[in-house]
Amino acid sequence: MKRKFSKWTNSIKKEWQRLKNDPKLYWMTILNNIREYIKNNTLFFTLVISGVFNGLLLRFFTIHTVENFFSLKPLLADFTIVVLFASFGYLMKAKNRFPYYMILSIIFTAICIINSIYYTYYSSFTSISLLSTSRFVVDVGDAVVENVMRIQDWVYLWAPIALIVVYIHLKKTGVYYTEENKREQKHKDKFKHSFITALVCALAFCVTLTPVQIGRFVKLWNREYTVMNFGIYTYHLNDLVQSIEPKLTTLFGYDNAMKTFKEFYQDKPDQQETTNEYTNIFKGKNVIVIHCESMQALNMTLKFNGEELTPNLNKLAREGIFFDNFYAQVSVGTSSDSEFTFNTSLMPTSSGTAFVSYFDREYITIPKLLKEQGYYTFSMHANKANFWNRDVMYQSLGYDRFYSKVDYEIDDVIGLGLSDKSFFLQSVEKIKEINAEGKPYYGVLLMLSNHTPFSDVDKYGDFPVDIKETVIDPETGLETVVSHPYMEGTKLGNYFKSVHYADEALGEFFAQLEQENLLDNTVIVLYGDHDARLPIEDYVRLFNYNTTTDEVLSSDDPNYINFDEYQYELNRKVPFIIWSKETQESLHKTVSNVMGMYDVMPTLGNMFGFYNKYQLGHDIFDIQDQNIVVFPNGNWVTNKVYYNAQKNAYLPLKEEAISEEYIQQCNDYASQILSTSNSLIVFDLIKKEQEISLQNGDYIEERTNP
Ligand code: GP9
Ligand code: MN
Repeated sequence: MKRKFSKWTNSIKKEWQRLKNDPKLYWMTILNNIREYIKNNTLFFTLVISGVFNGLLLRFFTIHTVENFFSLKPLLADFTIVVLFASFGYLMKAKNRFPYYMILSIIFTAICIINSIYYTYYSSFTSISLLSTSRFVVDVGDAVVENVMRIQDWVYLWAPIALIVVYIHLKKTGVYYTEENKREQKHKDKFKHSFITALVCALAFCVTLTPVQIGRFVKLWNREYTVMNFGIYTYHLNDLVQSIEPKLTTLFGYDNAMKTFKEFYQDKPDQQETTNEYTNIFKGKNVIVIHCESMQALNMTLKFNGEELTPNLNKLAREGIFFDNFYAQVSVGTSSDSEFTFNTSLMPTSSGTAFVSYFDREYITIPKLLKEQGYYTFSMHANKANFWNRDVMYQSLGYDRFYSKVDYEIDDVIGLGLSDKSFFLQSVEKIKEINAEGKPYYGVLLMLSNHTPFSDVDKYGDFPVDIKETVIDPETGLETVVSHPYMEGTKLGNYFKSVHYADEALGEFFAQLEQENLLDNTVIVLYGDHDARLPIEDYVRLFNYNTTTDEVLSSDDPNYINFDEYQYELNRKVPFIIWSKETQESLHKTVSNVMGMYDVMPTLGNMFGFYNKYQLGHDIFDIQDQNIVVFPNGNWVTNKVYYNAQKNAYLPLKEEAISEEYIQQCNDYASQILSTSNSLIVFDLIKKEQEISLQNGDYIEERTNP
């Protein structure tokens, strides 16, 4: 050991001497050695450089923050992972080495392509846990292809192509086998060198990590942040581990999860303790919930050529209780996440989706609680029953019956399936039968037509989204109508046409319910399930269109309306309306305190007389302006601030100074909500709690009745 050490120090001394003697020659020799090394390991370096460069390209195309562009950390992380995997190639025989590198290159490239496409659609990076949900990924596939696939999604293919080209070149020049075959011992050394390089880089990377970064890496709620700091390959390794975790989960982390769960719920009452003017106002009434696909609140504020975009929704809002500052809190489970949070007041899970990965957990849900009051509960949706695993999950949510595609005649198709107009028409017949049974009922109707890619334009009916202008000829006095294209032909414009169709369908549905006297003794609850995820540039055009030039105003124009990424996030608001004949007569109002999907269950619970101890949201009429809406990625919004966790930056929403303490408090709260929800779902803690209290109950009974 001692000898080895002195040998080592001697060689360092020698190197130092050589550097001192002739620095120029020294550095030239080093550069030459590197050049030689690269020349003798061309395939290895092609794989490493292309893999790292693709990681950089992906981040460049997806995350548009200055910090991301200049950060060296993800580069180092990507380099570490690629070198680590590539180093094992040196332990293989020459004939296996190229196929091994090729497989690696294909995997790295596929990761980049899939994430590039996925990011455009979901503004997040994909998760391996979603593989188990590939069934519906295929179903929505067409929509995704049409809406979001671009050339930039495929540029990553240059990596495997370059590897093949280099390989062919090496073989042609005879270098591959002569170089590779002769030097088995050298290859073992090369493995050692590259493996140690990867370890040293990993170490160097780890020492730069802050506690916040480590925390976010472990929790993985904030995928964008993880990729931005850890690179795409480390992110996916982490995601792989976390995706397998649910399967192994009951083995690890239970105690911690139980602690988080207990701490959060220990002070929560077992029964509803507060009352307000809405307590029990709808007790015993029927409920029809309308899950309004991709409906954004913005639509209700728009007019084209003097015509309201959503006249029926607007009427409903005027006559009902309209929550105009309401957010869906969805993650990758989109529609299913909305349904989940609506019915349980829990958050979507940090990996996978509740509907697909955690369908077998115990949940306290609206259907279950209403069933205790004698309600019949059902869901109606004219898509395949197994889409989002609904057929299975609906049993856990406690629905008595699921009317799916097989229960409908598919006589008119728009987008993903049966048109909303036909769906509603056929559903009314079914509701009539259910109503005739005489039991109160709770039914959810899920709309479908207004789903991305909004390309069935010729089926939406006539709703021009241009600007028509009447021009009078000064000489002849003749009037002509000039049309400026405005939103025509844009994705957002097509969305508006689709929205108008969906709104018309809603209008017809109401008229049919009225005609069948089904609105008596019934409360209508309507929510938009999430935003339509359309390009920000289209919104910039919507607010800054110049009819004279048919172009968007320049940002230094005094009339220019700013629509940046914050505005985009805030614009993801969806409508939430509670309507009944009573609200029409006396209770209608607009509630502008910020509210999220997880507040629906507590708010309706107070109105219908049910209560869930495990709800994470609040009755909005209790919490009022103190509410906070937490998003699955760690962002949150209050009446005062919108906070973006990826950028660790915020936008004040009022002219009021925001203290660091306030931000910290809200951050802690958001973190607690997400941890509690995830622990509860992953570890099935409601069930555990029920089992424990059952055991205790039995025990007490045994003691009192010996
Ligand atoms: C499919 C519908 C749409 O049945 O609910 O799901 P989404 O793609 O919006 O999650
Ligand atoms: Mn949806």
